[in-house]
Formats: sequence, C-alpha cells, structure tokens
Amino acid sequence: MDTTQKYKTKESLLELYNKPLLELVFEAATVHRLHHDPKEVQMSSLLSIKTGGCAEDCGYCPQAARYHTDVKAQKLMSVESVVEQARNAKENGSSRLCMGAAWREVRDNRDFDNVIEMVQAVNDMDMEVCCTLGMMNEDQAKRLKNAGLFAYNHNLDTSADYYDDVISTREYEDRLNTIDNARKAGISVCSGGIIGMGEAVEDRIGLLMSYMEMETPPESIPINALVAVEGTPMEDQKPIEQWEMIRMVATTRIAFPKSVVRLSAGRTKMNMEGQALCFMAGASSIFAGDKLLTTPNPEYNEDMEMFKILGLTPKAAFADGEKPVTKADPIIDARKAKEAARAEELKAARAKVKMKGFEPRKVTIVDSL
Ligand code: SAM
Ligand code: DTB
Ligand code: SF4
Repeated sequence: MDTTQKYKTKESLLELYNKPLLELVFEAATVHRLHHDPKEVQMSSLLSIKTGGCAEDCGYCPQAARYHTDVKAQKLMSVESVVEQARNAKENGSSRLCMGAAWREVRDNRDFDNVIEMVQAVNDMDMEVCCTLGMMNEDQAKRLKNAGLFAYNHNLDTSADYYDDVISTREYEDRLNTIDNARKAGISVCSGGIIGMGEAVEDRIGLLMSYMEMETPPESIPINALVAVEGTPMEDQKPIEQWEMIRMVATTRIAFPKSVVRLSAGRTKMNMEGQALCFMAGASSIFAGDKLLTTPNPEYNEDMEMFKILGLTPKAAFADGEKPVTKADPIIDARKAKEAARAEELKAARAKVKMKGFEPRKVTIVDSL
C-alpha cells in the first residue's frame, strides 16, 4: 500500500491526524509493519561538541547567546574526548552518534577540520555518524561525506507559515538549501520538527507537507516535543499532551512509510505507556543517553528496562545503508605534513646547537598566580 499516494495533500493529512486516536494508531501500525521490523528501534546518542553562544534567535533554543539560560558556552570538544564519548554510547547499545554544534553555519576553519577528524574517527568505530552543525554549502557537505558522514540533521522545525514566529535570523529557504546540499553529497537526510511551540495543528501538517514536496523525503524524521527552557521566549509554553505526540508520530509514519520516525526530545515528560503507543504507531528510533544536547533525557538503563518490557531490541548500525568509506582529507593531510616538517626542522636545529657544544639555557618556571 503506497500511502504517499493516498495522503499527499494537506487536507488528507489533516483528516488523518484528526482520526479517532486508536484508529489512527492501528493504521500507522499496519503501515509500519509493511516496511519495518516493529521489534527494532534505532538508538542514537547525542553529543554536544560545541555548546552555547549561538548567534541565531531560534525561540525554542537554550543555546542562543541572546537568551539568559543556564547554558554555559563551551568551545569545541577535542577529538579524543569525542571518541571516548562515542565508545561509551556504543557500549550502551547506540549504533549512531549525532554530534551537534551551536553554530549558525559551518565555517571553513580549524574547528571544521577538527569535526572532520571526529567524523573519521567515529566512522572507524563502526558507528553511524550524524552531524548537526547548522547551514552548510555543497563543498562542506562533500568534505563531510568524504570523511565518512552517514547522516546530516537539519530540522525545518515547523511549517513555512509559522517559521517567522519562531526564528528571524534565517529563512526557511536557507534550511531547504542545506538539506539539498546534504542530499547532493550523498548523505542520508535527517530532518523533522518540534511540536508544542504554540503552532496550530495545520502547522504540524504544514511541516509534513514541506517534506512531501521534496523529490526524496528525509530518510529520518525526528519529532521533538518542545523542551520549554527557562530564559527562552518559549519558557511558558504549555506542555503538549502525550496524545499529540502519538498523533504526530502516527501521521508522520503513514505519510512517509519508509522513513525512520524518531521519537526525539520530550521523552522525560512521557510515561512508558505513551512511548509504547508511539512505538506501536511507527516510531522506530530514539535519542538515547541521559542528555540530549543540553537538557535531560532518560538514562540508558531506564530505556533498556522499557525495551525489555515492550520486547524491543536496539537496531544494528548500517542496517539501512552501507557504511561510508573514510577517505583521506587533503586539507588535514596537508596540515599534518606541514606540522611534521616543522617538527623535523626544530629537531635538526636542536641537534645543530648540541653539536656546537652549547648547553640549552636552564629556565626556572615560577607558577603564575
Ligand atoms: N545549530 C544547529 C541547527 O540549528 O541546525 C544544530 C543544533 S540545533 C540545537 C538542532 C535542533 O535541536 C533544532 O533544529 C531543534 O529542532 C532542536 N531543538 C533545539 N532546542 C530544542 C528544544 N528546546 N526543544 C526541542 N527541540 C529543540
Ligand atoms: C533533533 O531533532 N533533536 C535533537 C537533535 N535533532 C539534534 C536535539 C534536541 C535538543 C533539545 C534541547 C537541548 O537538549 O538543548
Ligand atoms: Fe543556534 Fe541551532 Fe540553537 Fe538555533 S537551534 S540557536 S542555530 S544552536
């Protein structure tokens, strides 16, 4: 049953969303079973590699510099610390690591070189690597793909109509372009949205329509419930009901039968029964680990307990696509060659000084205050 044919218009999707809940869940569960193993759920761990201090004004985001939240800005993590965190995520059952940076856009600088090295290292650990770094151009997307990036997360967040109520520092069109650049580079697309930001149900459907209009819809669609963080313009938003999350997951599943639907932010506010209905209705992935980017998420052992009760199993890496090959990065290789040559020069200079019989000057280091 190709449901994308049946539910192609805003009206039909709206009607679907508003169906009696259990009928909607039943229909979604039926579609889910045609395209996915309902026992398998992908576990993806999030890691904030560069936190806070972001120049954008996304109304939901605790990492925007202009809002007074408890998030402390931190510089880019080291490659070694990322590898350590990836190892921990893998040991806890995650098959994907999603690295997030509080950037408006990717810039061609040393930080991006380091992200390339992170992608190479985590791909070499046989985990699916996903990045969410803000806007990027085609060359940057190609460089990430070359490093072994499996997926790129870039959310449209809401409908084109409601977008201006949420963000003013960039356009919907900019988001679409970045998604296009990831797609052109052969990277799997992860793109979804947030519910509970004060939008109408029509905007939730409008978000889905934006994906419906794409030549190829995202391979993965995260559905987030707003985490209303103190200090952001959305701090007082009324929390959504679990039923709304279930309806949104089910409608997304039916509209995009082949995509992975990710039950994303907001699980700490849901009980196990609510999450179970989401899995029944076609959610096939979660963010795992006790932290999203800056806000709490259920602990690994809580999720494992839930999986045991519901009879779910973590999905293996690369079940939905071949592992990318990590290729050499010319920029990093050139930099390393330059550093090696400089080290050789220094070594030779030191040896020369020694041959002449000079003793290196002794320097006493006094602890600074
Ligand atoms: N800076 C990059 C960007 O905006 O694309 C990547 C990081 S950004 C934090 C990734 C996504 O997290 C956002 O697009 C948004 O969908 C989601 N997000 C951020 N804050 C959220 C919140 N308070 N509640 C739910 N989702 C949130
Ligand atoms: C997505 O759709 N949700 C994740 C991930 N992609 C990057 C982020 C959720 C962030 C929630 C707020 C926070 O922890 O800062
Ligand atoms: Fe910056 Fe991304 Fe947060 Fe927007 S969502 S403020 S771009 S970190």
